[in-house]
Amino acid sequence: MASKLYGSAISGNCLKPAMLLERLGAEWEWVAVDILAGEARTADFRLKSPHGRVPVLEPRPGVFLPESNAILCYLAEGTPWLPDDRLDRAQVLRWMFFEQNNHETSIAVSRALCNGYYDAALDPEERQERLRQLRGPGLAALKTMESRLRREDWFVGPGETIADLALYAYTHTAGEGGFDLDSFPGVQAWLERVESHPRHIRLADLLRR
Ligand SMILES: N[C@@H](CCC(=O)N[C@@H](CS)C(=O)NCC(=O)O)C(=O)O
Repeated sequence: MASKLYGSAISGNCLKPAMLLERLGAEWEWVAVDILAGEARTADFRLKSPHGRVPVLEPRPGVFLPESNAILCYLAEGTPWLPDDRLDRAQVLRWMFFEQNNHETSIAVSRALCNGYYDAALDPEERQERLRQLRGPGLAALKTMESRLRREDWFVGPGETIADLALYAYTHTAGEGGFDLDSFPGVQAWLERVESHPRHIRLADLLRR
């Protein structure tokens, strides 16, 4: 039976598992959740995702797994997308923790603020102030990525792993949050490498599913 992926087509976190499911050639069903209308926060949806967020994977009827990077680990198990070697595996996780702690919290939040996703009620000055505060951490995260990608094609080992998918999700929309990638040529070349996968899927493709 095909897995179900509950998610939103404006969310990079939801793009992560969709990218991997496509790359694995898996059968899966997309269930659109209107997060701007609060559909992830209802009591009913919290039975699937107690924290009231997407994505959520339903790999078997009635079994639910939230958290994008946990979903990536689950789907990638036993495939080259998550190496067997203990140290390589830990390196994959290290970049995925970096993504959640240092990257998503600045790059994705800046995009959400610029696009008015969650804080339409914020007055413009408050919004600008929050964007100013996020600028330094966002640039620091991009510099950290650049230092790796100037030397290597991928974050771990010789090929693409779920660490790349996790970091791609919001890096490719960094411009929407005011981060210009022109001064990060290593990051730009890596984005193109990720996008050159023959089964690459984009946020816009999720709208059409
Ligand atoms: N750490 C979580 C973050 C999930 C998250 O923040 N999801 C957002 C969309 S990107 C959401 O569901 N927002 C709906 C809401 O806040 O009501 C993950 O990686 O899955």
